[in-house]
Amino acid sequence: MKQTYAFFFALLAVATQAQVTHELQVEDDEFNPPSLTINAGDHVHIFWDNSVVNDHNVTEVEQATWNVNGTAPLAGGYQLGVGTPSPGTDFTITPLNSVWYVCTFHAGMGMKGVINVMGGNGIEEATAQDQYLLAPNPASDVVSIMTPSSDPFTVRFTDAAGRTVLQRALNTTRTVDVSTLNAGLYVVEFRDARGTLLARQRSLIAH
Ligand SMILES: [Cu+2]
Repeated sequence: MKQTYAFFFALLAVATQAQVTHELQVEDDEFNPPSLTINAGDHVHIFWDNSVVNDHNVTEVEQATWNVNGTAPLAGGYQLGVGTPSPGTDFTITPLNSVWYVCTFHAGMGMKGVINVMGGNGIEEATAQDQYLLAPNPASDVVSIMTPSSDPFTVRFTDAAGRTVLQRALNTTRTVDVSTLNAGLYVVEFRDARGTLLARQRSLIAH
């Protein structure tokens, strides 16, 4: 009996120590952070920012759907906050496998994100949201991408209407000419050679 209790408390200790709650904020019209890496068993607290005006939801989709900004829900997947923009709405989930999700209202403009689960079924790569940074920001002529990675990647600028206005495959170069872009705020996505999203940043262009 004593051994049973000891075993139980040992398990509890491990579980308690291991579980972390990550914050995922729903904003107008993006998820922050768009890429989150957690361990299997960690919790993700999804909450609507107080400034949210538009309707948003968190809808799990297949990765292939996600890649093309589709909205078809994954059968049995998460469907959170559909049509309920009220501030203070929140959910806590404990995903055991990676979750590719979109806001079905704004997927077309790139309102989507991914929760990468390490130690779940299948091996997930750690993402590098913080390892692709833009400078200067705001920029007028040339944007430099600061990354410790030497791997080739593509960079894509999307305007507020969801149009891709600039896309470049970068090998050794780490700069992009943005002098022809209109002034404004752009979503900048970085993808590896396989098309996997590495990071998403915002770039303000001012001339
Ligand atoms: Cu939305």
